[in-house]
Amino acid sequence: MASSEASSGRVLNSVLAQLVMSGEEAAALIQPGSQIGMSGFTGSGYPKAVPMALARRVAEAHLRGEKFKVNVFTGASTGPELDGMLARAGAMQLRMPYQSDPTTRKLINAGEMQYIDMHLSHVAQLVEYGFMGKLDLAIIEVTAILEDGRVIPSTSLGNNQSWLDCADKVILEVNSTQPLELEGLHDIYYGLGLPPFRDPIPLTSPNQRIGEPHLRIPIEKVIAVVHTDVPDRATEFKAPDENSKRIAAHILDFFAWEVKKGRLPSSLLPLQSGVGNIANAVLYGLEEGPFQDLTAYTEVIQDGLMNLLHSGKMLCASATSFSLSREGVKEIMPHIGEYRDRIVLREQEISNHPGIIRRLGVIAMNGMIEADIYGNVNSTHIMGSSIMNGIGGSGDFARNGFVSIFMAPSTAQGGTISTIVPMVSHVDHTEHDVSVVVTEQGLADLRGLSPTQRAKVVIETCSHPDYRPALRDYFSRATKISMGKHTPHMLTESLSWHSRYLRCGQMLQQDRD
Ligand code: 0RQ
Repeated sequence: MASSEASSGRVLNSVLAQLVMSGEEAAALIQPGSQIGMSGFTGSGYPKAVPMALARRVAEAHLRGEKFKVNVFTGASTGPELDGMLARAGAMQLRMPYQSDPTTRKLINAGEMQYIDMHLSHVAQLVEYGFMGKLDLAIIEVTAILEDGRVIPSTSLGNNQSWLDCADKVILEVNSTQPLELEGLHDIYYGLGLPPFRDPIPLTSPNQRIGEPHLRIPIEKVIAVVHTDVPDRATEFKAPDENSKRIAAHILDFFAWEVKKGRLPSSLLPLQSGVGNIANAVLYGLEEGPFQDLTAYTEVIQDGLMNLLHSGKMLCASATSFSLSREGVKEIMPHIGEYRDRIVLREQEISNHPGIIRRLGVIAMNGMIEADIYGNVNSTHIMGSSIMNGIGGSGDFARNGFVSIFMAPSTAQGGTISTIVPMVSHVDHTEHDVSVVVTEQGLADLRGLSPTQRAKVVIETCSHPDYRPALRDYFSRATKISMGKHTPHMLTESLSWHSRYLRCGQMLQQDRD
């Protein structure tokens, strides 16, 4: 069945039905240099037909020697039809705020595309406050348009309502592969005004609803409605490997210890879990573990979380997006309506809101590239200068969570690199935001420890035995040589710069005296 036939029953509003056109026709309405807010978060709910058509249009323009680039803002990562195709066409001047696409990554690291990597809770307000200039267009995937013009959102909410509110024009993509059962799962909060008129957000438990299930579409802004039947990118998960299982086991032991000590209830506190195989392994570990009546206040609902909901171990989950495997989509999506009372999808401004995360006491669990012996964490950059994905929501949750856990295998790239290092090559999460570092070797609880105490625990507990002697050696020499003994380091070059600066300062002072 053609996509237009499949989804024609999904555009019930008579005004918007008049605006139905092909992806090519809609892409022809986009001006070079436009700033576009698109839907999409962790490969879910992103537009497909219009970005693909836009990529083709840009490629043709480039062949004719014409300049054609646009700035693309989303919720988080999208899929090959958006990031992949636009990147390959050389269509993006600027990308914000998160990506995980290989071609996009390559262009960013080659210096051929600008990329703003930022906390996901900050994105909507950056645009709403006017800091990014004008938003020309919003391209939003939706599940269906109701008679009165209200819209059933798709598999992610991200920044959709903010893009709809801020953009001059709107293109809606109606995706017939998204189940109509999604209606009622979303909760869009319309009470967040602009400073200084912001009121407290009345959210005190993960599955509370404080808004409306539909997006409000400014009908007068809509310039096109496009049908698509291209499904979301499915997220492929490998079966948890030995390292992931060990990391998960350390975290479960830690939870059990915290419950025993009376610092966590037996139902724990709302969980946030980053994306990836280790995060999924932890969720699978919780399935086997003793904890009951779990809740989640997180960004992404992946297979492991759905299993917990299905088995009843987890009561409810709040997020901004689904990110399911192909099997997950096949098994769960047709019946997603059954979870309407237990799953809430919110905009990322709310799912990642620092105040709510602090209020609920969320347990934050995120992957990392490397941690240093003092507990600073690098989540984004390989060797300090090449971006991997982005900080995503890890900072929103890490700084504000009840405890903040960072996890990775102790070595990367086939054991050739230690992920525990003397000093991280790029800092995303400072030592002040990191409570726990865990590798397959063990779990370092850094709460209440000074830097030198932290260094000993991180080296002895988390580092791989192959790298432990070198780390011990660094710490011991730094402790002797370092000018300051609070956070000992051997900053040869930086220190000489600082020494010169210090000498200059002393000379200037003497001159003045
Ligand atoms: O490289 O792909 O060539 O094999 O980095 O590493 O081990 O597969 O780890 O998939 O769990 O991702 C931090 C990137 C971890 C992720 C990061 C190489 C490694 C491999 C990937 P290959 P793994 P994961 C919620 C929260 C930031 C965003 C976030 C991430 C590749 O967790 O993007 O937390 N986090 N969001 O070999 C050199 C090192 C390395 C290294 C790993 N030290 N040196 N290479 N690699 N460590 C979600 C959202 O916000 C949307």
